[in-house]
Amino acid sequence: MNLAHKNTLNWIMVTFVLFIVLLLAGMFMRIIQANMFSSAQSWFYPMMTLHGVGMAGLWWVASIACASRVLSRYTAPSECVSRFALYGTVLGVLFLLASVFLGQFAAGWYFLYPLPFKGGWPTWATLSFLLSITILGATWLVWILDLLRSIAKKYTIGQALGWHYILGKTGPDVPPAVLITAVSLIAGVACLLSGVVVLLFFYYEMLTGVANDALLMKNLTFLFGHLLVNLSLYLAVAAVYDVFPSYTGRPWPSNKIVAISWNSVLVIVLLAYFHHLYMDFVQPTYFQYVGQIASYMSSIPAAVVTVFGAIALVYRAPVRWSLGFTLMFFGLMGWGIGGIGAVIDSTIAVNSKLHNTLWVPAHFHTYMIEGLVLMVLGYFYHYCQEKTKLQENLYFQKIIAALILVGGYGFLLMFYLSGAHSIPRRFAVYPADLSSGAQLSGIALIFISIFLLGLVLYIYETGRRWVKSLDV
Ligand code: HEM
Ligand SMILES: [Cu+2]
Repeated sequence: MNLAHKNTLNWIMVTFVLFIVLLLAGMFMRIIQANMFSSAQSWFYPMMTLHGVGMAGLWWVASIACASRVLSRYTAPSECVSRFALYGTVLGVLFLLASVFLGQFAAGWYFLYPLPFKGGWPTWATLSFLLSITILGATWLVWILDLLRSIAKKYTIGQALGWHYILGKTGPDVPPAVLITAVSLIAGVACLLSGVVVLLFFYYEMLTGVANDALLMKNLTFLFGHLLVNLSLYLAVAAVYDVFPSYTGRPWPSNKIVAISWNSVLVIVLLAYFHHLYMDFVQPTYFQYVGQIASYMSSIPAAVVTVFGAIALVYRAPVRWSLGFTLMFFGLMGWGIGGIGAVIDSTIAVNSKLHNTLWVPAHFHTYMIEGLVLMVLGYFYHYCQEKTKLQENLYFQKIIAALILVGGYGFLLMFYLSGAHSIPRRFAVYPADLSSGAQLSGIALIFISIFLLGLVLYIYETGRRWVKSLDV
């Protein structure tokens, strides 16, 4: 077995294991919120932190793993670096587990300054958490720099970003997957560097006791967090662009529109993060407007170019709706649907009502669970199926996709309904006035179970191919 194949199989296995564990942490939170396990209440916030950081990190690495496998069709990323990234990720996760399970660290997934210093958990737990994020960030920086190196070896920066298409030239051919990956990884460097700077400020305060500027910390934190999540989606979209034509029999090449949209994404995604600071009255007002405009604009390349491009590609094409293709197709749609929820929330006038309600987890879980997760799971199935060519039972596979969609959207609907009823996010237990929050949590549990069943069947279906491809 060659190293590239081995690496991909490892990433797939890590993704399956961590997804189940983190999903159970999510389910645990809904159980507490439904008042079904009150004695475990004190674990709500540590679990929220583990679940949030874990999921954000997991789907980020999973999407890089997909993009790097796709990239290796055109360039030569180092498989040793991919292996290194796997070890670094596992080490970082161990530090995270220690801080959460042994130290009950519970500052939430973006550990907003100064909460990590004020939460009442031991200092070593904060340190272990910060070390975890440092190890993960440094490892991933090396990984994405290597992927960029592989692109730079074959293309000039102008070619990789498709500038020749914008100038009206047709060659050289740059596959959209390379273009989108290049855009995402360049922004990814900014993302990880802002993460590194935040961490340095945290360490500095730990060592010297000198307080940091809270507004600066929040800006840096959200530049990092906003980019991490958005870029994960873009990297998965790159993989989808690459495999769709093999199912629909129609090409999906780069052209002027694709190049213009993804180049504008590069600028827009860096500016849209301001939508995380609408409630910060000390933030310069000008930035708030930039945040709203950039948030609106960031939906154009996503919705108009990619989603409609995908629908046009599929429309009346003789598509075989296997598990891989079905999940990737619905993944793109879920990205668009979650995007609508996000654009609504990024409208300042609306945000002043929905801020910190469950509307926020509602929209980001939509493009994560029914967007990113589906695209990655679809790609992983596609990858294992390509290697093994096992017979596909399309009827069984449709049931799996249906369980995942019904369970997932049902779970999300409870978040949206709660948000629309002003149920706050991040409440372990809802006060009596907000008892509908607890009821909706209870209903969500039924849907989570349906999703989990679909996921287990998916893992069975893909896992069989995974095992068989060990001999390839
Ligand atoms: C079926 C699977 C999932 C379940 C049951 C679940 C459940 C939950 C729940 C109950 C919360 C707390 C909401 C609140 O009251 O504020 C939460 C928060 C969160 N979840 Fe999930 N989730 C799932 C999948 C995901 C995925 C795939 C991601 C991917 C990135 C994700 C990322 C997050 C993040 C970032 C938070 C916020 C944590 C914080 O506020 O610090 N979740 N999830
Ligand atoms: Cu954002």
